[in-house]
Amino acid sequence: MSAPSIRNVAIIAHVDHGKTTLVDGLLKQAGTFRTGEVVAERAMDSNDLERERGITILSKCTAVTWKGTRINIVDTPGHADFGGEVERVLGMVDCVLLLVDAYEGAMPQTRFVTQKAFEMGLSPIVVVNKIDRPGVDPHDVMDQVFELFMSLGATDKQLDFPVIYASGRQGYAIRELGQEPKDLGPMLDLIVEKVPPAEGDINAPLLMQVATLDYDDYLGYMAIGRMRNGRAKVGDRVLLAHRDGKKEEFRVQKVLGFQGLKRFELAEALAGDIVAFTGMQNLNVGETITSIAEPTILPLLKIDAPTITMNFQVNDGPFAGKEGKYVTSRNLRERLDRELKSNVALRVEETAEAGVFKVSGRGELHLSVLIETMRREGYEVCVSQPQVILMYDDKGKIQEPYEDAVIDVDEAYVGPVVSELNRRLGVMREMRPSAAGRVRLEYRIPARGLIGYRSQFMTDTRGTGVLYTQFAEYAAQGADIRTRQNGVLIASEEGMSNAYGLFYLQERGQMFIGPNVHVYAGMVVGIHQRDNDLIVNPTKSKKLTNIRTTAADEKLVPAPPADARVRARVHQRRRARRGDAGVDPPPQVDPRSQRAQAVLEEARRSRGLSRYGGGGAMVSVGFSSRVMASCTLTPELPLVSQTRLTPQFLS
Ligand SMILES: Nc1nc2c(ncn2[C@@H]2O[C@H](COP(=O)(O)OP(=O)(O)OP(=O)(O)O)[C@@H](O)[C@H]2O)c(=O)[nH]1
Ligand SMILES: [Mg+2]
Repeated sequence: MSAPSIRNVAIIAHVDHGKTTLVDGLLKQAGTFRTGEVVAERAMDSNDLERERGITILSKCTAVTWKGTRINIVDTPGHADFGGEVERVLGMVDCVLLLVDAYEGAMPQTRFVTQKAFEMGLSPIVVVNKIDRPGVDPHDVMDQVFELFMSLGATDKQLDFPVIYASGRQGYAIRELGQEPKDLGPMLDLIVEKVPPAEGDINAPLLMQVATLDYDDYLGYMAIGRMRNGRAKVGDRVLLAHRDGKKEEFRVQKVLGFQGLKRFELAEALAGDIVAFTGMQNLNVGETITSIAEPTILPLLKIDAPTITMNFQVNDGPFAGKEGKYVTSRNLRERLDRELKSNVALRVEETAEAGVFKVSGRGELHLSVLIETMRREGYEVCVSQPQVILMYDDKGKIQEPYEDAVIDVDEAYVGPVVSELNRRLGVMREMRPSAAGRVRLEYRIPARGLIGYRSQFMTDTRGTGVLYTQFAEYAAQGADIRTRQNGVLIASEEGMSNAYGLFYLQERGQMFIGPNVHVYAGMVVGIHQRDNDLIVNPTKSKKLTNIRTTAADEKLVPAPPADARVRARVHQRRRARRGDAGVDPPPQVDPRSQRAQAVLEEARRSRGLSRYGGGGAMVSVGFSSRVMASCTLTPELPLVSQTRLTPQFLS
């Protein structure tokens, strides 16, 4: 027996192709909201970072009822770094809506998510989205999708995919081009018609795999997944098979279903539905909830391996412990353990050194979102520069990860972009005109060549370029990349920086700090224009004498620190990425102090603290809102430069 009135579907696409906006539209169409209820745009992007960045980070469930059929919808992130989030939810659904932006066409992540859907044996419904945009060519997009499906070895059934044309934002969908747009009803009808009814035997023993989890201070853990078989109601005793082999019996405290943005209590969970259970002591994604009498344990999810790694450790810089709530390495370990429960693509390993953890993820953004989240929660951590993860082939040769980069820029900026990518060992695969005076470039490039490139790309294209990158393969290691050689400016003594001191330093290079920042001796306060490091004093103030100062001297205004500029660029980039539309949320910057310090390897060694063997310097962004800047925007800064620092500067 199955539950014929349920459909389970996930929405997958390349980043920004309009998944979350379409979910808004479907919720409205199905009348999920009360009349007059104010609903935020992209309502499913509910966590702070998602709203600020305008991207989806976590997969989430919702549901609507359409003409008597319950449709469970899973929204997924489109950014390549969060690919693990797509992989972990595909097992819950019987079909995917593959969205393709009618303007951009099939993009690298379109390929990735389609491939994952095919691996699960799913047949997609293709949604050509954003057809309201001027200058779109839906026919061309259809050709691209067909080609993509062919190249991924689609079955006949998969090639015979249903298509619908839509504008999620304007809230309509049409089955044939040229039809009069009305609303999103046709899309919901198509889902009911084409998505196979959720199967599952209500009379078989209980079986569910945890696809996502949530934690609530009041309810505790919440295991969310699709009921494969059986039924369970509040009060039932069930078995939870943990991934380490341990088994936990628990009493179901609550059964929750989804509806719009809310969860509601269900009397009973039935095979086929997507539900949440509470009542267990411990929980990790991928574990099985099953019957005690007749247990079946499902294999854990298989997820692509990480490609980039960073070391995390407690902040041991001179100002350690001043701003964070959680500052010990035990705090750090517990936090990372908690993250591993749900962040399926993340890996954490202990290193030979106590309190230093090697944290690996799918890309810089994957890790920097974790760092930023931890910072907001009150953790004070130091992170090393991101490094790619190397592997060995069967002959023992070193292999490194390569990425595919797809770039869209105005013709005028092709020159600088191409020459920079060459320097970073990129190999051009394609270059063709795209819409209105823009050029589309495609590159294969070692992942290490991309580290820190985004900020430069934004500068080189005056914030108008679009850059997507995606893991492609492991292949033979390429040559060394020449890094830009600049030294750093290092503060000579502790004190408060002031406008006078900074004003006279700005000709030496680019400062990281503004006036009234508490600096310590040895803190890196800027980038030197030359290749050597320079010891400077940003705290130097004008000598007070009884000779009157000239009025001009009192009005010295140093240039804004690099930090503010970097932020402006991030803001610009976000706007650029949005392209056509969308009101950009203002960047929310934590008002707490901002400082970047580099503790250099040589000095560490001389203090008997050799930490990152051979890796050069550690970028410590001890609790600063420059985390993003330091991790992803400036890792190429010369923090790895050789230094002539003496240990007393690092007291
Ligand atoms: N013109 C037009 N713009 C749209 C449409 N749907 C979404 N957008 C815009 O596209 C941008 C991205 O929309 P999202 O819904 O966040 O895209 P997404 O696929 O959920 O993005 P990720 O979750 O980060 O992968 C926003 O600026 C939307 O306003 C549409 O139908 N037409
Ligand atoms: Mg989204």
